[in-house]
Amino acid sequence: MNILETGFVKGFIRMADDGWKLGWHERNGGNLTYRIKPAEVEEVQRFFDYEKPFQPIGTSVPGLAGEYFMVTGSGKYFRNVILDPADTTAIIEIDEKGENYRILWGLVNGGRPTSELPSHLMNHEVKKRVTDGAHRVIYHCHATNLIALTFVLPLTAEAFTRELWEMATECPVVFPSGVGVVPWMVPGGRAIAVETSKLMEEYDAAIWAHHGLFCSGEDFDLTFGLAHTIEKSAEILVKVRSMQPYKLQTIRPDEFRSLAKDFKVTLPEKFLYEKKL
Ligand code: 2HA
Ligand code: ZN
Repeated sequence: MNILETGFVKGFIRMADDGWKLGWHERNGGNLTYRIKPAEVEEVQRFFDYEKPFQPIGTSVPGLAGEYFMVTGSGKYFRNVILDPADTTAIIEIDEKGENYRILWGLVNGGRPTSELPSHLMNHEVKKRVTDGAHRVIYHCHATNLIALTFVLPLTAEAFTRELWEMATECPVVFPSGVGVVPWMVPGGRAIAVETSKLMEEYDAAIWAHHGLFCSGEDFDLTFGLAHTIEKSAEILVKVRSMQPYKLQTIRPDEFRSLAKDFKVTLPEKFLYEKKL
């Protein structure tokens, strides 16, 4: 079997292409990483080349020692992933200290894993720990409406979570713990990775002000679905605010509490504060 016919590789490619089609990946914007299951590693191991040297990750992720990841490449376009996965993506292995990686497959025309590798791996490390290994996907996209909102809403988890929840009844059920917000920071390095991974202790989604969104999830469907739900809600809010500055009606705190009861989710009270419409 060809490596491109493997289930997780197909899922990865489809997700990249879906994000491109929704307009969240202009040029080389965005990046995607998947922590490969041991049984899946076995499935594709015969395609690996263990000769490439280890290189520094730029941060330390001891909780991911020995893990394998499928990743998008730095400077590669999501638009091209479906056309040439071996050029635009890679499979990497983390060393036993969690400080270096090496490329085992892919990036056949040269290149490096995503420029946001430190953020991705630090998020994976937190999520692997807090979900007992359940979360495997980290996805970063430049979701248009969400980015627009980072210019007009306070850059707090309270403001973003509450506004996004109000825009679609499914939202509190899809992301009951809310969304975190990172103020504007230089992307690509360890500092923004540290801030984002702190938020991932509590949230499955973190907004980067004036930049985009990071989502974590168990599989491609759940992680893409989370990003899609958040961006859809952001789009509705942009439309509402474009019509008039205040809502005439909305979902109120007690209504969220009733929803939480019936849908058996816990909604933190810090998001159910009294406020104007
Ligand atoms: O270019 O999105 O954050 C990839 C990015 C950097
Ligand atoms: Zn980005």
